[in-house]
This record gives sequence, structure tokens and C-alpha cells, in this order.
Amino acid sequence: MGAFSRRDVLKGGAIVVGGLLLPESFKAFAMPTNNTLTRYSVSSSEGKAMLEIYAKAVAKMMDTSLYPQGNPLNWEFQWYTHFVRGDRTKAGEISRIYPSASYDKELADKMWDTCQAHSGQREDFFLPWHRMFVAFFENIIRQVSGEAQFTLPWWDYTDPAQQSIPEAFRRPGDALWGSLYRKDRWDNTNQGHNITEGPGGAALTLDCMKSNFYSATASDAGFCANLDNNPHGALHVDVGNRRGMASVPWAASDPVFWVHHANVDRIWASWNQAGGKNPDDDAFKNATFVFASAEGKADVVKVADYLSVPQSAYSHYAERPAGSIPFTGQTQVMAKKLALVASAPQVTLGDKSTTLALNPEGGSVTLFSDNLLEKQTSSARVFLRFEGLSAHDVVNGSYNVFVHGSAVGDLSTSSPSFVGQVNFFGVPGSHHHDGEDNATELTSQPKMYSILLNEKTLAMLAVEKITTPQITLSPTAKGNDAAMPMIEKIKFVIE
Ligand SMILES: [Cu+2]
Repeated sequence: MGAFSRRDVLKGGAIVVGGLLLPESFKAFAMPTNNTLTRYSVSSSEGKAMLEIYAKAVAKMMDTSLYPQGNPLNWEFQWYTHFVRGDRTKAGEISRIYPSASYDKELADKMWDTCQAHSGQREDFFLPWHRMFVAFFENIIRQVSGEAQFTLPWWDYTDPAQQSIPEAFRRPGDALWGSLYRKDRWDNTNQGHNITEGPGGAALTLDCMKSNFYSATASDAGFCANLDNNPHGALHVDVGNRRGMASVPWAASDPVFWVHHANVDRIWASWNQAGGKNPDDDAFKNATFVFASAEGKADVVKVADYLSVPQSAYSHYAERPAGSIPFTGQTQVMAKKLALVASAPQVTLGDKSTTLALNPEGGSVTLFSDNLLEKQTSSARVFLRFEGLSAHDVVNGSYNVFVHGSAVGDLSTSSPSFVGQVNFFGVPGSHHHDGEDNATELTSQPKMYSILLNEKTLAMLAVEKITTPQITLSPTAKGNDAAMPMIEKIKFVIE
């Protein structure tokens, strides 16, 4: 998926991928280290100037008299690179748009539906694939607009003062800004209200930056997966709707997708700048993906070339929040003895709150009844880990997560029992194309997220001498019974 197979080898100075001839010197223009252009906040004067260039270029890309359907610089082609619209299949769209063989048809076949890691690929590819996607798209905007200095602005929605969608994106029919408007968002979003208070109900946090490892460890799901959940997935479900940002196949049809992913990329760059290390195994670094250049030609790019950006890439970087785990300077976690694991088995969520007991695994019973928390509150790190998230359709809203003793107690987000949220954006099974079986998707690598419990919750568990924690998952929206959001295992891990 996106990465070429071993059969796609160098032949006579060119890379041959299925009959598609790619130039040998596949250089990526935009983000690798030779680029010194800076991306600005949408709220800054520079960012607003960039938005104007963006709005004009988007209108052009959507104009099929300038960029016909099937042209790599056409809007739909770029959207489909992420995922083909949900009510059609990739094969159907390719034969509809390209009745006969052509370079563009082959390119579409290589590029469309390649979003990582929404189809069970290695989760670690989420950040580099989207960095490439954003960089190539940005370069296409330069080409289409004729503005070589253009950079994609980023929307810093984790700033409580910026939790309305920027005004430029909600001016339907406006001669300049109309191209950035989409009706397929929640009404709350397009009315300019705080998106975290709409049907998505997802708080937008930088808690992912607390992780000290990029990939999953035995306790933490890792920075990349946690960022994928929040703020990435959380922003998608907040902006909505099911024919827009809240659904993987439709998400990239919305021009706000790109300022969202510019910010996701900035958070990654921020975490690296603070000392976070990316994976350095060959399977990760040597993976390649294909994107369309500004000339509409195939560029094959390697993950290794997209693992860092220059300091000048962003005008501002995000700071790690309080409670972040110190970095160790290593890329891989050393095998660590976990002090305690308790878990709840597979659960299907729905419209009502679900409460589960977390039972000690293996030989942990004594430790657990000794109230390890009370003894170790100062040194212990406690994670709530959600493994194997899947669903049968787009899941509405998010689930608030509470940890408590045998009594459920206060289920408000200001309670010490509240630890965070999970959402099901992009989980296997939630975003198949109509007419396609989602069985293969459901058997592919499921999603995993973790939440680091904060001091307030740990103190509550210790003070109340809670030896057998329970967990309650409470939906922020209705209508999830048919979507059947499922979690294979919920773990309470003390490391
Ligand atoms: Cu996304």
C-alpha cells in the first residue's frame, strides 16, 4: 500500500513501478532539509496572507476547465490520494475517470487510498506519510498559484482561544473565500462556535507530547499513536461531519484538512525539537511512498528524508505540557518490568455509559490488594491503554474515560476520576468504501492509544485506597449502537 514491492526495481536508470516510468532522481522539493520557507499560524498576518493564496489556488484546483478530473493537480485527485470517497470504490472511480490507459491513470492507481496508517499499516507511518502528503500538496499550491513563497498555514486548535474554525473557512459563496467553505461539517462548526462543544465533543490536547517514545512500549502506546488519537482524530470528529472531516474517506475533500495536518506536522516537529527521537530501524527509514510533483509526475520518496525539518520550518513550536515523561535519549525502550497490569476484556460500546472492572493479570493479585498505588504514587507512572480499537461505521463523538472504585461517582470532566478521551476516527472497519467488504480491514492491525494518568487521579485512587479500579466510558454523542465501536482490551499498567 503505497510502498513499492521488491519487483519495482531500478531498470535502465529509471524506477519501473508496474509500467510507470519514474525519474531516477526523485527529489522531494518541499520539506526535506534544503527548504528554508516558514509556515505561519492561520491567526497571524503572514498566515492570513497565505490563506488568501490558498483560497485562490483551491478554487483553481476545483475548476475542471483548468485542471480536468484525473489530472494530478485536480482537487479530487489530491483528496483521493488520502482516501477515495466513501460511497464509491477506488477501482470504480479509476475506470470512470480514466476510460483508457494513461500515465495519470497509473499514477492514480499507485497513489489513491494510500493514507497511513488508516488501513492497518504500521502506525509509525502516520506522521511521515502525512508530512509528505502535506509537503507535496503545498508544492502543488505553489505551482497553481504561481506563488513560489507560499507555505501552508497551521491551525493551532489546541489553543483555547482558537477553537472556532478560522473565518476564512466559513464564508459560503464569497468571491475570495468561498472555495474554503464546506457544507459537510457540523452546523456548530460552520456557525463559528467552539468546535469542542459541538457533536464531536472531543477536547483538543497536547497530551500526546507527554510520551517519551515515538513507538509503542509495553505501557505507553507512544507519541505517534497518541497524537493520531488526539489532537488528530479528535479534531476530525469535532469539525465533522460523516461526509466530511469526521470520516476518513471524505476528510481530505475539506480544505481545512490541510491546515489541520500542517499543525499535526508542527506538533511532531515540536516533540522532536524538545528531544523526542524517531524510530531508526531500516524497515521504517527505507519505506517509500509515491506522490505527485508540481508537474504532475510521480515522485517516490523515502521516510528517512522526511524525519526532520529545519528550525525555520515553523514560526512557533509547541511546548511539552506539565507531567511529560523525561526523554531517555534512546529510540527504543529497554525491556522494562511492568509493576502491574490489570485489564478488562473485549467490550462493545454504544449510546450508554459502560463500566468495566480491571482485573489483575497473572501474578499481580497480591500487589494489587496491597494497594501499590498508595506506596508508589510518587514514582509510578500509570497508563490506561486501549488496544484493538475497531468499529463497523463512523463513530459519533468521543468517549470520556473515568477511573474510579466500585462506585461510579461523578462523571463530569472536572472530576478527579476523569482521565481523558478516546475516539474512533480512522479505526479499522470504520471507513471502508461502500460495496467493499470491510472484513480484511477488521483483521488488519487495529488501533491502540494510551492515556497517562495525571497526579490528581492517582492521588484520588491512593487516598480512597482503591485496590480494584473500575473504568467507565461515557459517550459524548448518540447513535453509536449500529457503529459498534469495539475495544479488544483495556489495560491499567503501572510501570
Ligand atoms: Cu487526518
